[in-house]
Amino acid sequence: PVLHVKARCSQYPGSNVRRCPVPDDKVDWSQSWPEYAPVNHTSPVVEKKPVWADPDIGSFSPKFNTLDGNVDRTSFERVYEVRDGKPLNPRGRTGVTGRGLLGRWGPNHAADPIVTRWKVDAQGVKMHHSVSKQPILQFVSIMRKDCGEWAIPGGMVDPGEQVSLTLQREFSEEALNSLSASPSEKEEILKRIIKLFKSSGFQVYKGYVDDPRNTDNAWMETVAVNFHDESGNSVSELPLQAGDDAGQVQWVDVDSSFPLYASHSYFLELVARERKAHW
Ligand code: RP5
Ligand code: MG
Ligand code: MG
Repeated sequence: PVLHVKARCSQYPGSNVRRCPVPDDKVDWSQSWPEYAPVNHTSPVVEKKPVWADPDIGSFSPKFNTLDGNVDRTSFERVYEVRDGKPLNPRGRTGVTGRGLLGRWGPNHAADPIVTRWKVDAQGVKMHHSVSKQPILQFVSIMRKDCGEWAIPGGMVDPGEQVSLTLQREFSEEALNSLSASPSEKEEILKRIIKLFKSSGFQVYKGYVDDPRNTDNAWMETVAVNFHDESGNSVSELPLQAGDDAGQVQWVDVDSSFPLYASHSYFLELVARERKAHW
């Protein structure tokens, strides 16, 4: 279901690197392709060894397909192959080797909080779509600063961090701007967020993300969870404010025609189906 299309976009994000074009029938590693000439690219940001990034292979030997200290190097997909000391993208070729913008060799784990409510009119009555006749969901969407695309306010799981905490933290940072809040505001945000995320939420997806930053040796994986405000009086009352890597934030109608970052549109399709909403 989650295809491997954006991971083959011709221009690698944040660079002028062009991926070696990979035709559909050559994506799978099992297809022999001796002429394959991927471009090696690891962003200078990653090479500077920030805390969130691994060192280069050779100078250290990560334990792949297992928990490596606090870093989870297991894949939700399957046991991935390690060739010449480097992990291979389980969804196949991308036209780029190295890590690009991603810090970890192999899977880079993220979490995506999908916060939803029903769209209502001025009287508070649920609105239905004129064509599908189904009620319309809205979700909290952020505009990513890195590419200008609308997205779920997700982020990376810190080493040793529980996914449930990542979901809360990233939503607070990107959609509520908790990083710039005063200590008292921070406390208020935390109180509300704990209440909202207390309900365990509906796990929408767990696995590979078709992210434009993916390479042959580094890729995104996520756990996407839906927190739904059925009555419209919990999350809906939170004052949205973009923060951290989000440039804008707003409630957006869940609709198949709205383009979203990476595989986020697919995650919303699953939410719409589960909640019997318009898609
Ligand atoms: C996507 O990148 C995930 O689905 C998640 O939304 C996001 C995490 O990366 P950053 O937002 O931290 O860049 O693949
Ligand atoms: Mg973030
Ligand atoms: Mg983010």
